[in-house]
Amino acid sequence: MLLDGLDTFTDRVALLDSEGTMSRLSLLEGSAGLGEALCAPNVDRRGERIAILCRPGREFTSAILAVWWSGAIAVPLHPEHPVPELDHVVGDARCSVIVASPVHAELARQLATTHDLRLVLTDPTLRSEPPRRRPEAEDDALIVYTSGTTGRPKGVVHTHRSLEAQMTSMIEAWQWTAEDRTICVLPLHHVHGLVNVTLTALRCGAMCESPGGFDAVHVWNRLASGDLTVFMAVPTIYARLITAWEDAESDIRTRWSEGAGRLRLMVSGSAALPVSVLERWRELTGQVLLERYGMTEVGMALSNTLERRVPGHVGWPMPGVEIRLDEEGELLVRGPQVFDRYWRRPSETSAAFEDGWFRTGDVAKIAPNGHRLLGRASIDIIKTGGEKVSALEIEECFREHPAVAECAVVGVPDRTWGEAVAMAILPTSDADPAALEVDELRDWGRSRLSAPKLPRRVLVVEALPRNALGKVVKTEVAERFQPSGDGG
Ligand code: MCA
Ligand code: AMP
Repeated sequence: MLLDGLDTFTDRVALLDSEGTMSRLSLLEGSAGLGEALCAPNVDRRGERIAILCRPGREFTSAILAVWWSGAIAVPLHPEHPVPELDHVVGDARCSVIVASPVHAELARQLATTHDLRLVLTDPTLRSEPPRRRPEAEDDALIVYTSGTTGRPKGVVHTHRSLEAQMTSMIEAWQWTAEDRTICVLPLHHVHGLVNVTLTALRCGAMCESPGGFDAVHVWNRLASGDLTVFMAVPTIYARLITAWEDAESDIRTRWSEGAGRLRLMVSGSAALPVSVLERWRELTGQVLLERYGMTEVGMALSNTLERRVPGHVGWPMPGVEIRLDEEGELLVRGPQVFDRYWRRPSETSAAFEDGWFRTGDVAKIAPNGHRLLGRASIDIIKTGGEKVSALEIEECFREHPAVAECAVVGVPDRTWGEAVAMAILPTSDADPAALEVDELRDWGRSRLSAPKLPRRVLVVEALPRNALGKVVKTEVAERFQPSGDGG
């Protein structure tokens, strides 16, 4: 398991961030030191939930390992999320401790006060021998929050065993080795950036760079540097890299294209990869993106293989994964990678399984060249920029807006974002038209909802289409939004 293998390759570089490189040995001792601080003075933290509000790189990675050394369950937070969303996660998970980077101390203090948490700051001077007692494979390791069709986001609980199964499956399928070097430009409160990139690199002794977020020019320069072997991202990131390439001078384009062509593997996932993006990326870099399909609850389920990559298809089951699918219909998944339960939601957990198979809610089809995904069963789940958001949660928020009498949120196709959040609004009789401008609404929503949930397109209507039962007909709402090339 990850913790047991950390004392291998100790002299190798584990990560690179704005402070420079850090060896596996320093990470091992630093995280063990922080783990001790989490338990001081002699508190048994096993099974407690510890929120993580840390900068990507050494601070985040040390923090999650420290939580695991202490036997607790990690609850990663996104430092840029508005306070109401952080409050929901910390409160729902019933965290007892928050570990934070010094730069996020103020926000962490605010959360600690509201939720009565102990606050521990990361500290580069902490060092310790790793403890002999390790968590058991069946112990809960991680809670990641995900949007659904009911209520607020819910916590997906992974055990050390399910995380281990996910990592070893990816190592086998995509032939990760200690020689690999990757860069994480994705957020760390999702499985993609956290497990697929950061933890899997650590698990096999590879190196992971953390620039702290996505910047297209920086990523191109790193891809072109010759320092990297593996790159993983969501389709929106590839689309934005293509735009940056098109905006660049010709000598820079040549350097970027040649450098990027030398990586051994580039993977796309978290949302459908448009064939046009795959083709353009191949023209620019010579790389054929390997598309795979996954989900917070199950890790990686289907993937094209290193040898066989079929545009518009998501391949075959990953090592260890079993799927159930009749020709065309809802995809069901089973295997050791699958999550244990939704945190404190037993009825939603049992509803999500059928005879031990997890119901993904995705509609798939068996095709001669691997599987194809046809979309989601629920129209109320939107994927924008690789982020899953609930239309219902956005509607609930905007119903509080003084100019909104009623609203209906749908996802509409968008070249850059995959889907853009679009909202039809029936205004109140005295609504100020200026308050209904998209930028105004986004600004109003910013303190309540995270960035992906803010509407990109708005349409003021005189009535919402409803069926005989009075229910809003979302397909008709979506049709009212004219196609647009780009949501910005
Ligand atoms: C940012 N904005 C967005 C999104 N992100 N709008 C719609 N959808 C989004 N996802 C807004 C910003 O608030 C800003 O608005 C404007 O877009 C441009 O912001 P910018 O700074 O350029 O964007 P960014 O912050 O760089 O973010 C773009 C991103 C990011 C890098 C594509 O959204 C991202 O990291 N997405 C990946 C999420 C992810 O990891 N998903 C995996 C979950 P304004 O100008 O008004 O301020 S799925 C998963 O884990 C499963 C297991 C799987 O299969 O992988
Ligand atoms: P999340 O719940 O945020 O982990 O997102 C998982 C969802 O993203 C899946 O249920 C799919 O709907 C979608 N998804 C992930 N990978 C792909 C892919 N390659 N193609 C289409 N949809 C995908």
